Amino acid sequence: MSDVRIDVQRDSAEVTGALREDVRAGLLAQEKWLPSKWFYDARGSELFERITTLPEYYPTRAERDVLRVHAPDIVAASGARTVVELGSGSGEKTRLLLDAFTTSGRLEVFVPLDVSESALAESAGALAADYPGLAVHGVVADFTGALDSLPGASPRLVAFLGGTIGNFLPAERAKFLSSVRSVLGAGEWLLLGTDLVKDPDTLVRAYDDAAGVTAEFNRNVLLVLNSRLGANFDPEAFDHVARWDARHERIEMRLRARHELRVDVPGAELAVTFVAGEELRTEVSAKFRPDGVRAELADAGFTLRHWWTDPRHRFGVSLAVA
Ligand code: AVJ
Repeated sequence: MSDVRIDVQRDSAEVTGALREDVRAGLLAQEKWLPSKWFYDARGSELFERITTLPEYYPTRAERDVLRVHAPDIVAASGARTVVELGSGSGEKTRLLLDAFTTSGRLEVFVPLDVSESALAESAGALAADYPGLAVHGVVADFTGALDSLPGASPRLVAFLGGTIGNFLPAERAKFLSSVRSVLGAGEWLLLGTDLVKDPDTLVRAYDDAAGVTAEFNRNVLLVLNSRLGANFDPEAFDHVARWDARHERIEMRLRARHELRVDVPGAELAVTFVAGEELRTEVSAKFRPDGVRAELADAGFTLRHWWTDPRHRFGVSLAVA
């Protein structure tokens, strides 16, 4: 018998309520924007999985290279009995960690925490089946707000991989890291993946692939608004834009209206207009420098114990202690 359970901290009505508030704030703003977490319904999660296999999208492979080499170091340094993975997605890199923890560690519980109930249900069941003896306690939750308490025996290791921390703005990042620190006790661990600053060409191509998968992923947020809020966006009326913002050292994804248009969003009691060429910002993906990561961790009360990168220094993984 595999030991798996899933807690839903937020039901579908609450998710729609949160989306409604985000849509009102973002689409009524002078410069329109939406939080990137709304990409990830079932289709968005699938599209993201396809992105991770694209030749241009290096972060997943670069991070995997780091984890493949250093997973045993992570196990040895942390001695974790619980691994909590924020935004766990499909879980291939999760398996690299779990393989190392189950061969040499004393891991008892794996806690995948994700906004996407479909992605979570699928991966939790598969992981529980493949790691007998490991309890899998999935949590459907939005970790972009404050984290509540986390389950599991100490010491726990919170893994936040893939570079998703780059989706927060700097002030949100500081709040988020402090909130992770506050749910951990002294001696517990944070494993953090950060994509690194590199030449703009490589960065832009990673977010504007030749096959157009990222463009589909970007437009998917409009379909989420259509299905959850009864909006009538025509995704084909928007061009995909990926741009390097050198001042903030971040990639921005935007959707640019091809012509003037009007959209009704009844579920948010909203009608919005776009002028031709107007852009809706759908994602920021900040890129980091090693010193910046260390400083942000320290500001949140973490001490960096290990810093690893792939051989080409494209992606960094930090192991920090609370
Ligand atoms: C999953 C948030 C790490 O920012 O690179 C991929 C999402 N967006 N292509 C990223 C994403 C466009 C991705 N993260």
